[in-house]
Order: sequence, then C-alpha cells, then structure tokens
Amino acid sequence: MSENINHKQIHWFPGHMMKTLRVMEQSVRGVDVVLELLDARIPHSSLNPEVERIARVRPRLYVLNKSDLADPEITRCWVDYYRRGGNGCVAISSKQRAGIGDVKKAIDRELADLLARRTEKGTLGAAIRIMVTGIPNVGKSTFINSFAGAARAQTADRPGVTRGKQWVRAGGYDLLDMPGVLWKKFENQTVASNLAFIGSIRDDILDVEALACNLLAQLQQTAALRLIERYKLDGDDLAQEPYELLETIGRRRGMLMSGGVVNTERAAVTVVDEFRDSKLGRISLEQPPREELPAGADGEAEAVQ
Ligand SMILES: Nc1nc2c(ncn2[C@@H]2O[C@H](COP(=O)(O)OP(=O)(O)OP(=O)(O)O)[C@@H](O)[C@H]2O)c(=O)[nH]1
Ligand SMILES: [Mg+2]
Repeated sequence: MSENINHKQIHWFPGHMMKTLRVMEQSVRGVDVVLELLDARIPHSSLNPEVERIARVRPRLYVLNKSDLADPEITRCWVDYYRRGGNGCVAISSKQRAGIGDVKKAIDRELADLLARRTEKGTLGAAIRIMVTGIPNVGKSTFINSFAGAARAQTADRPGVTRGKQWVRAGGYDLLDMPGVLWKKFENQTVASNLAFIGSIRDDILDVEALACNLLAQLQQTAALRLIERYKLDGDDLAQEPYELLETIGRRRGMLMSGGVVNTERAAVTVVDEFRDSKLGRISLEQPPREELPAGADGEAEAVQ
C-alpha cells in the first residue's frame, strides 16, 4: 500500500502561544537584547516571523543551537549568511556547553553603545537583561542553564515544557526564559514538516507514519548515504517510494507483526527518533540560498553509486 504522505496539513498554534507572543510584546522594551534561538539543522524554518516582528525594537542576536546535531560546514555557511545580512549570529551547543562564551562576546558587541553609555554614567554594574526566545524544544531553557552554569530552568526533550516567563540571574546578566512559540500560518508544509522532524510540534498531533515518510523522502534527496549505512540498504531499496522504504527498514529491524506484516508505526517511530538523536550522523535539513554559498560548499549533497 502506498500512503498519501501529504494528506494532513500540520498546524499547531494553541492559545498559550498567542498569549506568550503578547507577553513578549509587553516585556521586550524592558530588556536590552533579544536572543533568537534557531535550530542549527533548520535555521530558516525555525525563524519565527512573529518573534522577528516583536524583537525589532531591540538589538537582536541569532543563536544557532544544537549545532552538535547539524553538519558543521553547513552551519558555518548559515552563520556567514546571517552575518552578511548584517545580523549578529553565533553557533553553539547548549547541551555540550559549547559556544556560551561566544554568545557573551556577541552580546557585548551588540550592546557596545549601551555599555559605553553605562560606563559614562557609572552604571556599568547594572545587569544586562536578555530575552531568550525561539520555537518549542529549541533548547532555550538548556541554554539558560548553560549560561548560568547551573540547572535553573526546567528542560525536557519535548515541546511545551516552559509554561510561563521566568527570570534567571547569572552573574552580570538577567535572562528571561520564555515558553516556545510557533506562528499561525507556516509559509509552506516544508517548513511545517521540518519543525515536526526536529520535535518542535507536539508528536501526539502528528501522524508518525506520514512524518517518517516525509523525513525519508527528504533524506533520500539529501543524505542518501547516511540512510544506506544506517539501515543496510542497497540502491534498489533506496529508490523505493518512502512508504515502501519504511517497510523495508521495518523488515530489516525485525519489526514484524502476525502474518509477517511489517509494523510500520514502530518503524516510523524508530526512523524519527534516530534522526532526532543524530544516529544517522550530523544532518542539516536546510542550506542557505544557493547564491549565498561560498564556492565549494556542497554540504549534504551526496552521490549514490
Ligand atoms: N543535542 C543537543 N540537544 C540539546 C541542545 N540544547 C538543548 N537540547 C535538548 O533539547 C531538549 C529541549 O531542551 P529545552 O531547553 O527544554 O528546550 P526549550 O526551548 O526550553 O523548550 P520549551 O520550553 O518546551 O519551549 C532537551 O532534551 C535538551 O537536552 C543542544 O545544543 N544539543
Ligand atoms: Mg523551556
């Protein structure tokens, strides 16, 4: 059976996200700088246009988090891309506590004028107030804990963990943790799927088999060798339609039900979980616009023999 993998549109914008956007709007003028955490695997799809709009009134810095899960070369291209657009941008891994010092330096750079004014007025000791924003599950609370050097904010591997705003003091900085927010209408279903692949959309509103098929279709295009290696596929397996490929993967893993039928739901959960855990390697799902790439950076495009 071949499944229509695009039969259901992904949509998740509950009332609490609307409320969070309002709280952000009310709080943004009380902070010195806004950190917009993006997922390094999808630096375009994880850019929330509503957060962009709200953050406009303050210096803003892009932080590509979870860079330990993304292709390092493509992440470098993204950092260049955003910087060339005149934005502060740093790639980090909050979980590994890597790059936190770079974020502090970038904040100081963004706030050079403010810090100079404070030096003049003799108020340099005042804490720098930072709003930490981003899509659900991008690692905002983990970032704040790394920044503070202690577990101060609750974190977990699912979206919707932080429920209300919370200030955390860390040395000369006050950090405002916010609940994750999405936006009302995704520009297309590729953006929606990307957000679902990385776990920013609640899994229980998703059809996991459709999600896995979409993910496999994307990986067939951009990370074919990783699929071949991980699931011991040959060229014919790889050329299958995504649903048949999912069945093949399930069969390889011995996920059979009575009558030898493949348990495709289990196979789907496995594929999605293994991608999220970077068991297939460090894979970036998006590249900066082509013309913006420095010569020779071909990223994930892999040839299949
Ligand atoms: N591999 C990796 N995992 C990370 C990183 N940062 C956070 N995580 C993991 O991502 C998951 C979500 O982290 P949280 O800090 O709770 O994310 P959040 O953005 O605060 O999520 P909400 O409050 O639900 O919006 C946790 O399992 C973290 O351990 C990172 O840099 N690399
Ligand atoms: Mg949180």
